[in-house]
Amino acid sequence: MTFAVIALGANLGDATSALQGAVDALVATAGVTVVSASPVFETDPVGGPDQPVYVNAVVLLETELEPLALLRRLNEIEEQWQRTREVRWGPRTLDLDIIDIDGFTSDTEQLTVPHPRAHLRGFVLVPWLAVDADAILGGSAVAEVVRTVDVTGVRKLNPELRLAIPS
Ligand code: A4P
Ligand code: MG
Repeated sequence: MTFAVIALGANLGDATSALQGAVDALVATAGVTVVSASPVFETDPVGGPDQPVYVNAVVLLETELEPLALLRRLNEIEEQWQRTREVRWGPRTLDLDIIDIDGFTSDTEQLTVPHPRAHLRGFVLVPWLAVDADAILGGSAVAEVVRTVDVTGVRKLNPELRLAIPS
């Protein structure tokens, strides 16, 4: 079993349902156990064209899947939500990124882990800290890394919405 950190994001269609649907699909995946899910955050878009606000969350998994098999499964779930890729950092119905896999590094175009921009992204770091206050990214405490990032565009929903982990 390895421990993996997955970032979820969406800003087209029923974005919150897409995040919950992704958690449900991960729970239904053989070899994957969803350990915890963060609250949902509303976040101002970073980069890319003018686009709607996002919802973002982070889930923690234990998995028997090899990293590339996990990536394939995430891409399959994205496709179930009609994910298209037209513009870099453009709007999306569902984005599932591998942020970190315990003890594993990869530096290929197909899979870069730890995620090369996670340390710059409040929309990843803030939800991650909300589920794991002791999180470590590339040898640094996420609680420290987040202090170097502008998080003013990252807001918890009111009332708070936490993704459910169906049993
Ligand atoms: N790929 C390589 N490494 C990974 C990884 N660790 N996890 C490859 C997932 N995929 C990885 O993916 C393109 C290719 O990256 C895949 O074929 C896969 O093999 P994609 O989903 O089309 O790309 P992406 O997620 O748009 O790209 P990127 O560069 O990871 O995006 P970022 O940097 O995460 O930015 N603003 C807000 N507020 N919230 C957001 O969620 N997201 C982005 C995307 C921009 N602005 C945002 C948000
Ligand atoms: Mg992605």
